[in-house]
Amino acid sequence: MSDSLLPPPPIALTIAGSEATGGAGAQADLKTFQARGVFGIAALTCIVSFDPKAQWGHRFVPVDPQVIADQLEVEFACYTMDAVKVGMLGTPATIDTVAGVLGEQRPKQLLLDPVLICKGQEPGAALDTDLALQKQVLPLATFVTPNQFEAMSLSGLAAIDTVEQLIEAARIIHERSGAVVLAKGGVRMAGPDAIDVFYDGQTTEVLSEPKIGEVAVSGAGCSLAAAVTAELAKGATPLEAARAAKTFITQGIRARVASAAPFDALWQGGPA
Ligand code: PXL
Repeated sequence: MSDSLLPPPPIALTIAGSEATGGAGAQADLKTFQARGVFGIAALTCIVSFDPKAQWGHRFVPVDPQVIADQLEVEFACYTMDAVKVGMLGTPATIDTVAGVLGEQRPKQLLLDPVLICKGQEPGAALDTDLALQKQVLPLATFVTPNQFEAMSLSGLAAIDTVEQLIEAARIIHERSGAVVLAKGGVRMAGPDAIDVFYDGQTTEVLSEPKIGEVAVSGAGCSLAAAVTAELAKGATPLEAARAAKTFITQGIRARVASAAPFDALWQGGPA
């Protein structure tokens, strides 16, 4: 019960890893939800700590599957989710647990940010994780936000270096999954603009903003996907959500926070 005269906020859940420095992962998702006026909840799947003594490589510790199940149990017991985002899961055992719960709960809006590999993981383990994610979580997703590398893996295209190839990848991923696709070229595609491609089976829209520097900013991909999730939770259409998210992260990259790591961090709280 609330004493407020204001309507209750939409509620969004992120199922994601902790990235200790607050640039990416669940921290970025929660900050984005808050900035977009959505009540944010997180179930942590793993803890990532970059290693400043070893070229900032990823140290990765999975959360025990039972602890992930416990978090999801209480979260779904407390709230009806307006939207759910899935970020880094990290291991096949985690994917089993999360896919099991999502298969039962069947959230109406389920955005999958298919974080496939994290440096510091065994390549073999990463391949298992990749296949499990495609087999068990992708079929449940209503919206998917692969980056350039993940779009190659999900579409089977050998290279994605041009906008045309990114559009082709988005179409293939939609055909395979049925989900709305926002393929994130971001700063990685050559050229003066940061380009993302939206495809929902009918509409193809190239979202483009002039690049702000050439170096990737930590949290850009997570925050873009989290902003889409927040807008979907508020009732936006997928295309409206993608457009609003692109504007939001462009602003967040402009307002980025300098870090001693080789990458700055997006700031969700800059002036709108
Ligand atoms: O940006 C991908 C990502 C997602 N989630 C977590 C991460 C990272 C990258 O470092 O650590 C937890």
